[in-house]
Amino acid sequence: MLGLGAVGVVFGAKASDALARALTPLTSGSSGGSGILPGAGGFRFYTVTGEEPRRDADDYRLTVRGLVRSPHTYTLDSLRTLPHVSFKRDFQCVTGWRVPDVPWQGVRLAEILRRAGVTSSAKAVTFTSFDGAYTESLTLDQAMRPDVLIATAMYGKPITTAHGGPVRLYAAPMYGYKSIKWLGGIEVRDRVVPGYWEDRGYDVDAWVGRSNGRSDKPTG
Ligand SMILES: Nc1nc2c(c(=O)[nH]1)N[C@H]1C(S)=C(S)[C@@H](COP(=O)(O)O)O[C@H]1N2
Ligand SMILES: [Mo]
Repeated sequence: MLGLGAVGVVFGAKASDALARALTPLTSGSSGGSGILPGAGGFRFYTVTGEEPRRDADDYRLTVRGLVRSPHTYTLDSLRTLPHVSFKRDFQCVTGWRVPDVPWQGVRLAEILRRAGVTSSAKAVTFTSFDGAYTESLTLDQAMRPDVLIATAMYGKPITTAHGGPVRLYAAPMYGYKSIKWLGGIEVRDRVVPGYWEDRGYDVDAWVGRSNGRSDKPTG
């Protein structure tokens, strides 16, 4: 178990996170566009609802259901008792901005699915946000990758509300729109269901450099 509350290292790029957030207007209904002030470290803070939904650590719940033998609801504390992994990977938005070498920490989605006991008819995993609007999905093969995290920390600190905390998805090899913020629900399904931006034209397969007509060089 990792003591996420007791972290000594503050990365320089993130020290001004709260300030940057205070200065950054929320952007509504767009994953890109101009006039968005950069967040700390080069991030833009996105929310399709125009709001930053907030869940305190005590109120947070993550439900796992669908084609599993053991549906489960995690609290933040119970999530934190699961094995965590850490790695540094880029965060790349399909609109062109990239933040290099972000330190991520979390529970592998594969670990959560293993504990849930995925049934033989399972083909995909869909995600809902407690913002009430955003959705995403992965194929089961993608979901089982070791670099797809139920992320609980970035830059050695609990994920901020602006970044989708307390828990967001981080799908390392894919464009940022796969990394759903304010993660509330995981459902194992028999098919992929296109997500919020995918209903609006983005590729359902979101591999960095191979999707959406872009040629970004994947890193890491
Ligand atoms: N719930 C939710 N998740 C979301 C989005 C959003 O608007 N709402 N935007 C997506 C897009 S397009 C990107 S690039 C990243 C941005 O993450 P950030 O706001 O932490 O920079 O979140 C993704 N996940
Ligand atoms: Mo994005």
